[in-house]
Amino acid sequence: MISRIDLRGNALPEGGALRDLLPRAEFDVEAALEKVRPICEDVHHRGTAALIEYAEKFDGVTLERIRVPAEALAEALEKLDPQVKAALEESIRRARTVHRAQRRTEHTTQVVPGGTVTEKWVPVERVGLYAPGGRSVYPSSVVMNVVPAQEAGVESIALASPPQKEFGGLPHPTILAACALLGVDEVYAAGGAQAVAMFAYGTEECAPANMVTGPGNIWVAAAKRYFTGRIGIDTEAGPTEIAVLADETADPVHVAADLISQAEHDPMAAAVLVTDCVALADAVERELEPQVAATKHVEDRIKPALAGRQSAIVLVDGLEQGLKVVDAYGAEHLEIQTADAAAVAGRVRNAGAIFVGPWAPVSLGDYCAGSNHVLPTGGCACHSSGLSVQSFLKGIHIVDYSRDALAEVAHHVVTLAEAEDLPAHGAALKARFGWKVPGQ
Ligand code: HSO
Ligand code: ZN
Repeated sequence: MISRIDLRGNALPEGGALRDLLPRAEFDVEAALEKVRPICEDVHHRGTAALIEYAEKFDGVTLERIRVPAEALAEALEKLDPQVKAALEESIRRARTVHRAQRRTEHTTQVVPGGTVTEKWVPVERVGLYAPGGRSVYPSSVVMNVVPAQEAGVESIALASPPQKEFGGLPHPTILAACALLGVDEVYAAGGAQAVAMFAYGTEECAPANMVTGPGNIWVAAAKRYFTGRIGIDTEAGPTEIAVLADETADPVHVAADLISQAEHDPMAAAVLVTDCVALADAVERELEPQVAATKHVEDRIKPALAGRQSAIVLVDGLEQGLKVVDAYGAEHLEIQTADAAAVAGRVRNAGAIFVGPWAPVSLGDYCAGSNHVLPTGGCACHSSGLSVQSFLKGIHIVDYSRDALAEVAHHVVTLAEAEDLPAHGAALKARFGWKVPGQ
C-alpha cells in the first residue's frame, strides 16, 4: 500500500539532492495559469455577469446575484447542529487565544539622539478569504482564516465559497454558519479562479480586496499566482502533507492512524513516515491495512494517496539522519514521535507546524489546538510560515530625524549618493544645509 525508500548505509546527500530523493506530489500550478488567465480577465471586464455565467458552467447553478443574503447566514446558524456549533465555538476560542498573543506592538529605536525609526504595524484594509466547496467543505478553514485576520485588526473581511447545487446555489450551510458565528456577514457564492478574480479586481457587488487568503484547488492556487504583485496572498496551498519522524518508542497504531488522517483529504495527499526502526516500519505497514479498511474515503482518496509516489516510508540510519530528511522535506505537518520528542522538535528547521509526542496528533491542530491549519505545503515550509496575525499586518518604518541628527550623518549620505552616481540624492541634503554639507 505504501512504498519504501531505504536511505540506510549511505551518507545522505546535501540540500536539493536529498530533497530529490524524497517523495512529493506534482502540483503544476504553472500549467493551470494558462487556463485561469481568461477567466480572471473575463471577471475583470464583465464583473457579476461573468461570475453568474461561471456559476452556471462550473457549479451548475443559476444565480441572480453573487452576494449571499443576510437571512441565509442567520438561517444557517440557526439550523447548525448544536454539537458542531459547540465544537466550532471551542475551536474559535482556542484559535483566538493563540492568535491574540501574536499581535505586535509598535517599537521605536533611537538610532542617535534626535534620530528615531519607529516600526508600526498596520492591518491590511480589506481581505478576501476563500473557503473551498466540493470535496473539501471545511468550516474549520473558515475559522483558521478569519480569526487571524480579525485579531490583526482587519476592518473589512469578505468570504467567498462555491455555490452548491443542492443548497439552492448558496455556499455550503456549515460554511455560512461558521461565517455567522465569526461575525463575517459579507459572503459571496463564488468559487475557483473567478472568486479570486472577484476579490482582486472587484465587481459591482464586491469591493476589491488588498489580499486573498485561504486554501483551494489548483485553479485557486493558479489565480493567486496570477494576481501576485497586485494583491497579497498567503502561500499557495497544495495537497495536504503529513510527515512523522518516529523511533522504536512510537506506537504503530497511532502512527498509522495519523498517516491515514491526512491521506483522507485528497488522492494527492502525502503521508511520509521517517524512521530508523524497521520493526516500527513493518508494524505501521501492517496497521495500515485494517485501519484503512475500517474508514470511509478509502478507494477515492486514502488508497491512492498512500500508494501514490508522494507517500513513502523512509528508512534512515538514526535520529540525526531522520532530522536531515525531515528538514529537506519541509512537511506541512510534522509529527515527532520519538523519545524526548520536545528536544527533537526543537532541532527541526523546516516544517509548517510541529506536533510533539504521542498526544498531539495533526487532527488536533486541524481543529482545536489553537494553532493555525493553513500551512505551507510542497516544501514551502523551507521559506514560509503558516497563516498568522502577522500575515495580515504590514510593518511601516517611520523615520524622524532632527536637524542635528541629519547634519551628523549627511556627509555619509552624500558620499554614498555620489558613489552610486546619484548626485540629486546628495543634493536633497545639500539643499538643507546651504549646499555645504557638514563634515564633507
Ligand atoms: N489538514 C488540512 C486542514 C483540515 N483538516 C481541514 C481538516 N479540515 C490542511 O492543513
Ligand atoms: Zn486535515
